[in-house]
Amino acid sequence: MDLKERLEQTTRERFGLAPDRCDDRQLYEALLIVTRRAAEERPAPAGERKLYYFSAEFLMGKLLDNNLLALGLRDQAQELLASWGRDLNAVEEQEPEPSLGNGGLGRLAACFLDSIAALGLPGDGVGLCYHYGLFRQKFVDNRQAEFPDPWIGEESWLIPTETVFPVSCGGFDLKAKLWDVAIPGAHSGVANRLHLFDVEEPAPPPEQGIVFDKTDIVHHLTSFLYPDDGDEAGRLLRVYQQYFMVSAGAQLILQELKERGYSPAELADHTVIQINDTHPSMVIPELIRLLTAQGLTMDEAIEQVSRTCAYTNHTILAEALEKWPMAFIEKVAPQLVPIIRELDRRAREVCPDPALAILDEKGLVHMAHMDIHYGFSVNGVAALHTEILKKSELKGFYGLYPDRFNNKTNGVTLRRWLEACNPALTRLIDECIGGGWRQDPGRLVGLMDFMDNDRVLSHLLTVKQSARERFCRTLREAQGIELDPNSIFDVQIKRLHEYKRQQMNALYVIQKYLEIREGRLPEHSVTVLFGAKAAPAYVMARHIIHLILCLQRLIENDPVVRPWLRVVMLENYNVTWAEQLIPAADISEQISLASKEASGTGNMKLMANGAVTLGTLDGANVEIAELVGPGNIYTFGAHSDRVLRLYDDRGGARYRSLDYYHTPRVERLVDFLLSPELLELGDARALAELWRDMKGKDWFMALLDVEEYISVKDLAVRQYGDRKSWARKMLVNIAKSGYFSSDRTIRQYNQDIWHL
Ligand code: 26Q
Repeated sequence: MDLKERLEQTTRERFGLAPDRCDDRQLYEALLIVTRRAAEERPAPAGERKLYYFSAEFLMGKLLDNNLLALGLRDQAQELLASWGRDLNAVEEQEPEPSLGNGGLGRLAACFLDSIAALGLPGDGVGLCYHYGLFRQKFVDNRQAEFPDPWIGEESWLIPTETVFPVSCGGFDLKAKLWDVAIPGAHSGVANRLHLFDVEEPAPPPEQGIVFDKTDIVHHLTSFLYPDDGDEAGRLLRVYQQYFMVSAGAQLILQELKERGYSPAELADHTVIQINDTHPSMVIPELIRLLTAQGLTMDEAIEQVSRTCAYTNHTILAEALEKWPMAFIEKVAPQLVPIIRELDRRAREVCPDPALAILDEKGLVHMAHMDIHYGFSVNGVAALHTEILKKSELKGFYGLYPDRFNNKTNGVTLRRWLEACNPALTRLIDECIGGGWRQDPGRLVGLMDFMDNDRVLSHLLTVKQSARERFCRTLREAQGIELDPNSIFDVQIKRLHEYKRQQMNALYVIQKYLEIREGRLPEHSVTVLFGAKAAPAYVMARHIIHLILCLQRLIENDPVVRPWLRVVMLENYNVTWAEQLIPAADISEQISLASKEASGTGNMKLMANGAVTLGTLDGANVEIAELVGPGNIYTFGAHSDRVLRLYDDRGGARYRSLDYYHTPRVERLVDFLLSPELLELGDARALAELWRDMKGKDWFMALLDVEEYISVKDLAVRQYGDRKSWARKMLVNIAKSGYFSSDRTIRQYNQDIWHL
């Protein structure tokens, strides 16, 4: 394809201009149109079996750069733009980022689509086309405020299709209109699709923040991801979303099955459905319903669906395991009720233990239980996580179906998270070991041969330094904040949740603040960077954001502390921010309470970019620690088995936060929340609520680990000063990150589960 010709033609047709006369906005649009077409024209991968990856979230990030790379057009585009005196990066800034996800689960789905296409496997995504995303975060008075985050302009990556499916919701009918996003695979010559369903007449954005009429299902079903579920209307809307997604998705599967020349009775031989957490679980009863409508007996339909569906668990937090009242399903999709009851009846025949039933005595439908009984595979997302599922959370199910359980340690696409976001590091790697790691990321271990190469080590430090400088420029433009690029960039970027313990990091900041005020200066200046959105209804998470923003303000105003310690919370943290910050990170904060973080994937991205992990032995941190060895990671904190015991009511060993609060060092840190200097900046009620919770409850045991956390972080800051030895740690981390390529993860899914 001649990129130049197509671009010239497009800008002439659309704007009546030659490309070199277009502004960045127009050039972006032309590139979008040309790239979208090139991706769309690619053939689908061939195969007898096809995967459908069902997910409520697909956190795709910007697509122009990624798609150019996958299509092998990136260098050409860059040169072409340069020949017109233009900069591809500036053009890419015009692209809005679709916020179709919240965090790890959604970004994992996006990495998986990238790898599936790159490996040339037939696998499409199925999800919803949210118009205003999760929400756009702004900071107002040191608090989070939420606004719609529209991303669909006149031109977007969405390809319209003719496909419309009816979805019948107790009492009224909806139409699900299908939009596709083409997913070109790098080096594979093929493209898959992300199928996003939308209502026929989507509502315009709400006028007041993200407040809208949650009972107006017809227009608002696809307005937001995870609409506020603080009231019944909000919870019902989520069930409507889920049913709409899976009903349309199931119809698409059966339509494609027919087009491929197979009968409904052959579904399982030619189809596999990966259920990404429980949000799409209703696909099980819905498919059974549709198959029986097409003439299969109940036995046959259940058999087909059970051999088709595989479930991935992403969380061990009990409160995140979805349970919906049957009354909701009765209202949203009454046609599913008899099927779910039948599935429950049969499950009780196999196993009479009520704890493993689908329908409990309170009338709640346990979505995960349905997935496990009526799927052929259950996987966790890191080795430790899968072990905890087997021996604790899903123990009964493991006893019942041991062969269904398997682990698939998460991965990330190094095309986006190394090649695209960090070209300077990519060049250095290529110079050292050649380009073969792109096809076989395991070859990054070849970098270990350069451990004593002073030139490479110092080049590595220069690359990091430049990345910090670049980030400082970006931040100055975006938020008007001026940072010191020579400071240590200590980075915690993830959804805001108490178990992830951003509040413990805030306690570190308080400790350093107090020390510096007392004249005890650290060995090196530290910049603590946060990126996080809090679920709008999650009060404690909002309070933690408030605390961090107050600390940020406090230090900004303090000329004594400022040169040594800074705190910055990025506004509206998203994939684009991550791509800018990760290359610049020195320390990767992975400090969840052991046993609570299923895997983490930011930990992998940061590692691949030469950040050194400071973390607990949780999720995939355990595997990172094994790979890099003790000298190249900073670990601390209670281990998961101890934590699980501390939650146990038996034996009198239960965690009591007050025991840890009443130690001289800890008490002072926690009480700082109520100090006059903080109260002057913040909301007394919010800070007091947070203070009371940390002191008297501390469900995720920040006070248990905080002292060791602070001293290990101090150690990291000290050792950062030995630049050569730090560069070696960076190099080892990059060298061992190949294991965490999502290409490896997808190969394992395919070998063990999908068999495409
Ligand atoms: C629960 C109940 C009702 C409605 C929504 C939800 C809900 C919403 C989002 C439950 C879970 C999520 C998101 C979970 C998530 O992002 N999990 C992360 O998945 C990553 C990919 O496997 C892991 O790396 C992270 O450890 C895990 O937290």
